[in-house]
Amino acid sequence: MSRIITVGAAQLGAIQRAEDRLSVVERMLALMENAHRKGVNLIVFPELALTTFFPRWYMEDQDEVDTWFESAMPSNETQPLFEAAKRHGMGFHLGYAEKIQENGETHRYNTAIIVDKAGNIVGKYRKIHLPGHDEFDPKRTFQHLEKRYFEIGNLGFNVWRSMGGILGMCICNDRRWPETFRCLGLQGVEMVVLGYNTPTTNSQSNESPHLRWFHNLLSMQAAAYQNSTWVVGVAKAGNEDGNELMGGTSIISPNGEIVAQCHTTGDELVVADCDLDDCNFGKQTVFDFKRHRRIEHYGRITSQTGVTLPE
Ligand code: CDT
Repeated sequence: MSRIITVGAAQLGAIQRAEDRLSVVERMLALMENAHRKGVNLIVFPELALTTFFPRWYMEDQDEVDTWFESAMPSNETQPLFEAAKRHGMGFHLGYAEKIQENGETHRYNTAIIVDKAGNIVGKYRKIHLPGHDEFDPKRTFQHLEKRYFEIGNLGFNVWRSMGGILGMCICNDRRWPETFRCLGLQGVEMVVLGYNTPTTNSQSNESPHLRWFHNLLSMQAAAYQNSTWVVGVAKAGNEDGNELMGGTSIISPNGEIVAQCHTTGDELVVADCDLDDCNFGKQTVFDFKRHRRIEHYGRITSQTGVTLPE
């Protein structure tokens, strides 16, 4: 038996601050065309895929901040992606900045969706592990103001039955946290799709680009193995107005091995046939959670945030 999703990991190269959504969507449509020719069923785009990575810019004017957000999905600019999904019979994953009215209040989230082959939004996730800071930090070589512009996601870690499997989502910094993937693993996830915008350098240290690349892959490969799930991690890469973002877009098997990887920092598509039944062995043996998890010893994980040192 096999249950194959042909996945296209659609890395986007740099998006400059002045580049508008129409031009980005054109680039994404070209990647979808290419993916269709390669038989892709599900194409995965990065975090905040429609614009430059705006949290690097300090802004005080909320009207200016709001220019980076979508208040409808689909919007006029993104409608062609939904039409291409229907035309090609191809699902897609998209990250964007979401502005929404709920109970008479405005909320802003770093959001991702899964859209099915019929062009319907079947899943939504709002980023929970927001990195960075909320005020201008003069000590940093560049800013990372996600905590200023977004609220912590309020939808939790969920999975959805779609494309013949059990799909989950997280966003960028979430991938560094094993709790993210274990919450998805406990719901039987078979493929986690995620996008990232990760600077090549650390704004607070001289950490090497090599080490940052390693941490990116280490997190995703370990998560794939430890939860016996496919992981598709897709970068927005390249030089955005003088700020370097790493590439390294990868499709990772439930054994934790990379089966396809981008090698540029531009718009690039890599494709892999991902058999969801490859998840079964790990889930039934070493990571059979029901048999082997010892929750009576895991209390600290949900009752404590900071470290408690011994006396
Ligand atoms: N977008 C995002 O979450 N970026 C962060 C940068 C933090 S640097 C450790 C990331 O985890 O890649």
